[in-house]
Amino acid sequence: MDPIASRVADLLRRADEIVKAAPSRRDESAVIGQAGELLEQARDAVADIEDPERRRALASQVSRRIGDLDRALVASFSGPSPGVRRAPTRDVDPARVPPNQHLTAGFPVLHVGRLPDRRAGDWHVTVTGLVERRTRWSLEGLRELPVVTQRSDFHCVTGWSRLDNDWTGVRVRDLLEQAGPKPTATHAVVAGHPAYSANLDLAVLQRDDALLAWAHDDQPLTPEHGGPLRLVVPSRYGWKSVKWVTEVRLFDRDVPGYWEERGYHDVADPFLEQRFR
Ligand SMILES: Nc1nc2c(c(=O)[nH]1)N[C@H]1C(S)=C(S)[C@@H](COP(=O)(O)O)O[C@H]1N2
Ligand SMILES: [Mo]
Repeated sequence: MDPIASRVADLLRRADEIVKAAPSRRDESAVIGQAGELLEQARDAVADIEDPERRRALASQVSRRIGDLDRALVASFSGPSPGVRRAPTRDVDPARVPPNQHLTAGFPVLHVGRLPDRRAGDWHVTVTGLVERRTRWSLEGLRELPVVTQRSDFHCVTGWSRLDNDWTGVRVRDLLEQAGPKPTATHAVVAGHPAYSANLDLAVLQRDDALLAWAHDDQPLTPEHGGPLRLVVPSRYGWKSVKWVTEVRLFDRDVPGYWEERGYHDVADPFLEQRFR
C-alpha cells in the first residue's frame, strides 16, 4: 500500500479515536482542536497520493470528518462567562428579538480554534486591499480616533441573543476614512486570529454602529470574547463580528469568509433570518 495513503488512514483513525474518547461536553473544544489538527495533516498529505481513485476516496473521508467537526463547533458554546453583567431577558420589546432567537442573560463564548497568545502591545490591525493608503494601526494609535461607547444587541446564528451590550472602541468608518477606499471598493473581508474571516458589504462597515471594540460593558474585552480587539457589527449575525481582528481588506466583489465558504449567508441579517444560503 502507498505509504502516504497508510499515513492518512492512520491520521483518520487517530482523529476518530480522539472524538470517540471525548469524556464530556466541557472538553469539547480541546477535542475539536486535537482532532482538527490531525485532520489538517491528513488533508495536506492526501494531495500527495499518486493513485487518483485512492486520493479521491481518502479526500472525501477527510472532508466529511472536518465537516462533522465544524458542526460540533457551532454547537459547542460553553455558557456564560463568569463575572459578566446580566443582560435583560424579560419585559423586552418583542420587536428587538429576531425570529427564532432566545434571550440569554450571560455571554456565551463561541469560536473556532484556540485563543491567540500574542500580547496586546504587539497587536496591529491593517486596512488594505482597494484603498489609497494601506494603513496599520496599533491599539494605542486607534485611541487617537474618536472613542465611542455604544449599546447594541448581539444575535448568534446558533439561536442566542444578548441585549444591551455596551461596546467601547472606534468606528470602522473612521479607520476606512484614513485609508481612503478606492471608488471600486464595494465589499470587505475582515480577518482575525487564527484563520478566521467574514465578508461584509462596505456600506455596513461604514454605518455608525460598526465598531472595533476593546471594552464590553465597561470592562476590558476578555481574551475569550475577542480581546484585545474585535469587530462588532450589531446588524448582522454574530459570526460577522470577528474576534482578534488583524485585517480589514477591501474588494470590488463579495469574497466569502470562513463560515460563508461553509454555506453560511453572505449578508446574514438576523431579522431576515439569513442564516444559510
Ligand atoms: N476570530 C474569530 N471570531 C469570531 C468567531 C471565531 O470563530 N473566530 N466566531 C464568531 C461567532 S459564530 C460568534 S457568535 C461570535 C461570538 O462572540 P463571543 O464569543 O464573544 O460571544 O464571535 C464571532 N467571531
Ligand atoms: Mo455565532
